[in-house]
Amino acid sequence: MNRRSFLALAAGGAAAASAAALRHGWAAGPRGSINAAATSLVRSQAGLLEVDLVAQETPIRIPGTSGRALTYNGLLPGPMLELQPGDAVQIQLDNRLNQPTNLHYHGLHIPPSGTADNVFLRVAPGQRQSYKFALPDNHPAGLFYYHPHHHGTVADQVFGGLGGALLVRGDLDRIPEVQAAQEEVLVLKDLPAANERSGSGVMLGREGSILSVNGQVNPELKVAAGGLLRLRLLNASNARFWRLALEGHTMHLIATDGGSLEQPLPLQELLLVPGERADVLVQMASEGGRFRLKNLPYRRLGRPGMGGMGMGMGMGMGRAGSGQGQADVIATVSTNGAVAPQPLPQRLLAVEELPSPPRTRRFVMNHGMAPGMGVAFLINGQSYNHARIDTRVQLGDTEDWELVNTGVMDHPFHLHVNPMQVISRNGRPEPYRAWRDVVLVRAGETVRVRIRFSDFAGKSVYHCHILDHEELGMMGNILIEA
Ligand SMILES: [Cu+2]
Repeated sequence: MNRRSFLALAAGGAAAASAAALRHGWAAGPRGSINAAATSLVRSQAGLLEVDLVAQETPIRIPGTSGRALTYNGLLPGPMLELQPGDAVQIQLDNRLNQPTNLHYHGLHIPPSGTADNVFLRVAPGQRQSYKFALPDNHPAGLFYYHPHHHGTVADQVFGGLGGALLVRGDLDRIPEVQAAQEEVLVLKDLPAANERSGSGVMLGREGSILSVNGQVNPELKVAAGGLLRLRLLNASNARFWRLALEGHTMHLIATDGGSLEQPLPLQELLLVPGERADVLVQMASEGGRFRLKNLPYRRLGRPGMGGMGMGMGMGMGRAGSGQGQADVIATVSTNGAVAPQPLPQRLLAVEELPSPPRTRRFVMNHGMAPGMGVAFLINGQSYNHARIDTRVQLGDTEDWELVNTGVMDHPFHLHVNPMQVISRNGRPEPYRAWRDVVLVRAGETVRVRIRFSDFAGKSVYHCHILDHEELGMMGNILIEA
């Protein structure tokens, strides 16, 4: 059994067989089984990860969709990149889209400037951009995410299909019980159905009704009965929240966006907001069987018990995200053979406790009217202005940020370059320490996070990761001053 199998659906036709793809030996796999699939994995070799990413519209073979999507190298999701701390990274982005694009290395702790995680780069149609950076020697292990981040086109491009997983190996992978598990990376991506108008629903955030897992609809994943399954989940959606449950099984959360927890946390269901990742272990029932991985309904607009929606803004929101209807089956886990029951790890890795800082800032998220824009999504009453510095922080400082959602929609708050720890939600202390780069702030909620601005000075951004909201103004510039 291929422990590190990973599938990306290869698009048909010659477009998929780009020179870059051939050089790295990617191939289309048989569809239907995650495990049997060909890999589209690109690993660093001798300390260097080198890959070409061609962004373009290509055919895809996902049933129910229009049959076309925006892809990297003809693949949806894009190739999975695997790195070791200390590696040099050289990525050549070739923009064959009809609009500007760029790359964001979501969750990586690397400089926000130059040709690293610089979201202010603009790669025009027909242009190429080379990204070069080094992953720090002490970079935590985890599942990260690359996707476009050109303000003005990011939501369309992510909704259209662009994005891929980026794995950093390290300590977490070497914990014996974790190492013994069968590892599967699942990239969760919704796509518009063939008859779906992809332009509607921007105010709430566009969702597609075709739910794909590694570019497949309801794929099957085979694992030994009694065995330990490590699911590494990435929400690569523009706006959809994925609320996951595996029939008959408890999930044990071992890592969040920024890496390991201190000990496994049992969960009956897992909520994954856009841009968020989670790493869970599942002890497969020793009697074996077939088990549905379900996506349960979630309501992003308003909360039960919070009264009416009270939008009253003529925003035409007839739906409330994936809140209606039944659970969807997004994959099937079936057993194949059996092994002696594998244990869960008791301890994972230490998670540093940050000292309580003297400084607290407040970020209020809501929608409202913005001059010249009409309805906009705002942070502290302002919509995004690329030329304005909204927040200045000192390199090396630790700060608390109070994220306040005074609106009626949930907003997942994302900060680039430096991870955050949730301290409390509505004043209730967070029960465990974890590093995150996306923090859900529900309608009406106040979440306190703690951040240390380490290692890298420069200008970067924070924003709502419902990317339609980011485009409509819910973003700010941060300058980290040395
Ligand atoms: Cu939002």
